[in-house]
Amino acid sequence: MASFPLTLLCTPLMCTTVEEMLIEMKKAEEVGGDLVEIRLDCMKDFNPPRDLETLIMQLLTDFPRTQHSRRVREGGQYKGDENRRLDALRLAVELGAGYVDIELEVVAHDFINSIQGKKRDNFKLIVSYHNFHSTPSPEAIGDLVARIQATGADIAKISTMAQDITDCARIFQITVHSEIPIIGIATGERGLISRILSPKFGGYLTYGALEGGEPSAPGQPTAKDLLELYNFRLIRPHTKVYGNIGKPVGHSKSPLLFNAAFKSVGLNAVYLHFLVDDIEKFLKTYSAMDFASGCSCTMPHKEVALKCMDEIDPIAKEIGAINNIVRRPDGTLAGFNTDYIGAITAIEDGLRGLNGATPATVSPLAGKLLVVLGAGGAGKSLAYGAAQKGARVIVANRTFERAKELAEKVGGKALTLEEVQNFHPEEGMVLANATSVGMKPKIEETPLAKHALKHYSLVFDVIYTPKDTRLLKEARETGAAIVYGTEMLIRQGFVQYKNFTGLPAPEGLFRQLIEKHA
Ligand SMILES: *[C@@H]1O[C@H](CO)[C@@H](O)[C@H](O)[C@H]1NC(C)=O
Ligand SMILES: *[C@@H]1O[C@H](CO)[C@@H](O)[C@H](O)[C@H]1NC(C)=O
Ligand SMILES: *[C@H]1O[C@H](CO)[C@@H](O)[C@H](O)[C@H]1NC(C)=O
Repeated sequence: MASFPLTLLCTPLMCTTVEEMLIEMKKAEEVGGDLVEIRLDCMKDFNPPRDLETLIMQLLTDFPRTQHSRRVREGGQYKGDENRRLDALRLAVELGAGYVDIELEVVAHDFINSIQGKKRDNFKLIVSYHNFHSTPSPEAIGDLVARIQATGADIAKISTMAQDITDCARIFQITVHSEIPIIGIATGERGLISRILSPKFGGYLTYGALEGGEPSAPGQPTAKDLLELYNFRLIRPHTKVYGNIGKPVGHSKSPLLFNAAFKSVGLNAVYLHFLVDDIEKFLKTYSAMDFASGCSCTMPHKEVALKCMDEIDPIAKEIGAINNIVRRPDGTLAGFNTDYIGAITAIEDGLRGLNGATPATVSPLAGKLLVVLGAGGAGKSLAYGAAQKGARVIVANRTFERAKELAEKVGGKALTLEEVQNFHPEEGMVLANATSVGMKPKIEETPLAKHALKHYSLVFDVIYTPKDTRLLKEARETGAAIVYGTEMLIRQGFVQYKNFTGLPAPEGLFRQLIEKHA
């Protein structure tokens, strides 16, 4: 691999006036970017001699500089005469722009000949290829880069559309193997990792939008997120890549927690959102040891993921779902379910708080009667986890058959939701609610009437939006101890972190961040 300087962070500016451009340039600099890309095609009433001079003179004091104008059929917004466009770019070169980005199709040769002798010392010509529909084959991309190189370009830019997250692998491959500096980007939501991981593969630059500004291409992160959320400046060729596999997955707070945690202990790793359509294809494509070194796994892949594992934790296998994948040193994949550990330890600690100090070796759940509402994924995790700790488990579900099936598997008993309302064989039971009743937006509903709650000493709710559900409020009013769904979320994260890194999770930091960003 050729070694280039660290990957630059470039903010595209799509303003319509020079005044706005100048304001945004300042903002881009404040955020911490290295250079700006001035999209001349977006400017209204653009007067090249006057406007370029203002923009470039301003930039000379701050940044390296880029001029960028695109032809309309290539997706840019310029609709004018081609000669006038090239004249403007040529003028930008003469005035001292740091870079000009011109499309491969735009007879780059002619343009290059016309600027001979006019370039300043540090000027770099970017010749770019854009594909707004797909990512070509590795061979086709290789040919494109060779053609770009043949024009005499200083930097090649390949921007394609990711239809699947595995398309990014082709971008990584060409970025690593290119003989000239390269900007490799797969656009679209599924291409996000190609933008963030540019430094890992030696990309020349990546794009980060201004916050609140319009991204210049789909899937573009903000410069602020690149720097603060993904620790962009710390990403190196050997950085290990972790992430959360899901669809959708963009809402997940895991990158926030994990990246902050990695940084806090100086671990050379980054945690991303993996928007995955086909998990098997994903895991096969990114099978290099330092890529997808460990993954969290969320909806809708928790069950299918089982099929891709070389080894599965026995309880996870019984639950039929994994949410934590670890790549072992020999390259094999092991699957775990940390959801149930998160929930069970949260309930155990809640009970310890009630009972006072009990020996740490004995689970306070042992011998307890635990009622699980719901027989879906979360219900299963709770039922198996509690049974393993020696609890007597009752499963209740609207569809009685589902409850029965699960109850039998954990050696427990099944009830209908109606039966639970009047179920109190003893006092001091534990209630764990894992039904979907009362989830946003139906926050006023509750799975169990308030009068029934007085027989429980502890009530746990799986959901965390809202944090304080009607069930938990009413449980508190009847005097029960309560455990929030956020506890399970945080604690399952602790276990994932430990499994990924072999280190103890920075629990205080996780809690602080969840609190701050809830
Ligand atoms: C009952 O089980 C089904 C299937 O697991 C689940 O979709 C449903 O939400 C459950 N209903 C209740 C009320 O728990
Ligand atoms: C992952 O977590 C589970 C649950 O705590 C544990 O049993 C397993 O050993 C861990 N795996 C690794 C690789 O650390
Ligand atoms: C449990 O019941 C509460 C009602 O307060 C509801 O908000 C929640 O969505 C239910 N389900 C889960 C998984 O917690």
